[in-house]
Amino acid sequence: MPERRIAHIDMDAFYASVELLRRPELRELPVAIGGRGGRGVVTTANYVARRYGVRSAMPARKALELCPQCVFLPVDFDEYRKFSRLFKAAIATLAPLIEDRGIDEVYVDLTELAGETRALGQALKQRIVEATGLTCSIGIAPNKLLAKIGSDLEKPDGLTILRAADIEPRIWPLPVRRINGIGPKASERLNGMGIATIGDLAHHDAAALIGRFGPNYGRWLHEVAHGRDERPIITESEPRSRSRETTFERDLHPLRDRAELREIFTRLCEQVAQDLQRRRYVGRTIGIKLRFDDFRTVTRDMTIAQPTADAADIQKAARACLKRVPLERKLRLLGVRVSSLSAEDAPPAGPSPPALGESLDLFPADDAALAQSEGRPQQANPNPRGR
Ligand code: TTP
Ligand code: MG
Ligand code: MG
Repeated sequence: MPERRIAHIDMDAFYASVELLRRPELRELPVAIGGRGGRGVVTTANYVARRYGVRSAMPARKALELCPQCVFLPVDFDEYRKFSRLFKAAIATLAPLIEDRGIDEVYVDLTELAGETRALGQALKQRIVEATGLTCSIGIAPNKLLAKIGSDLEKPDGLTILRAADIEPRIWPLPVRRINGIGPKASERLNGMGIATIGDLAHHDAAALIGRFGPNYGRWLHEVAHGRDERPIITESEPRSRSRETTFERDLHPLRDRAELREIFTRLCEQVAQDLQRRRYVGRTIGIKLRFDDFRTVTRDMTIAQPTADAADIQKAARACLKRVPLERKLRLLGVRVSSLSAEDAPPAGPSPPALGESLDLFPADDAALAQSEGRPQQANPNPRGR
């Protein structure tokens, strides 16, 4: 198999850059988006404001302390979504194999395209700036893991090409936290073991990592430290919904098997929530599906005020839907669906363990059970890597 060429493209100071297109007079000033009037949090700041230490997710009050002359602008999600569509469309004119990773980033598979890697990267940047007036940073590498690290190495307006030979000099000196999937907790535990950099991690005994973090995460840590990542680009178009459903091994009685049903129900809600969070989608319509032992299928849904990807929110709405169905027979199948999706505007809630399920199968038992069940959802593909 030829070595892949995967690009990770991430827009520079995205919300701030979009705002500055219509306020060019503010370009040289420190600008933060959100947190107006000293309340709330900053969503992002332009690079001028970052020199003062202003950062995403920082309370506005703190940002003002660091940079009293900072200009605060209100958020305008509709505008950011518009530019999000524009830059992705510009990429698609050159490279059709795109994996959407949320409002300001994508992975693109360049393997089959003609042309030298750096020239392709430059052409992509060119198309994006022509279509939007915005700059981005691109990492191009043999896999998603390295491409993602790479896009961050020379921000803003960066173009970083990483090959296997670059892992040791360029990746190993970086803190472990730079790996997408090593969150603050894992990072802290690793630091406690004397592992600060990715190189430290690579040199650590794999068996010891497995002993400490379990087989899935431990082995994954060892692999990523060596820059190994086989995940393919997932080029599905914007999904209209995500769902999980499961057919029971035996039909379950709504009262007698209540405890078991409740547990399954909770897990389905959690799985849908994880699926949404991983893809940075939120949804407003929550629905359930029931199939009775006579194969009659019933669905109910409801639309909530605030789009969500939170398991508890989903479960609350799904339970309200469930209350609308008379449960007079045994059940064969239960499903939970979230639709009316939009790209999440907030950042992911940190690469916590669920996000790792993307690289390694954290829930093999569940996936196996799902794969066997007849109700393998078409839209929600819980196992896109075909394990
Ligand atoms: P990022 O790509 O993480 O940040 P950025 O584009 O602002 O800056 P960079 O040049 O470092 O890529 O996030 C994209 C947008 O998501 C960002 O412009 C605003 C929003 N966002 C939040 O609302 N809250 C957050 O905590 C983060 C990190 C981002
Ligand atoms: Mg960005
Ligand atoms: Mg981003």
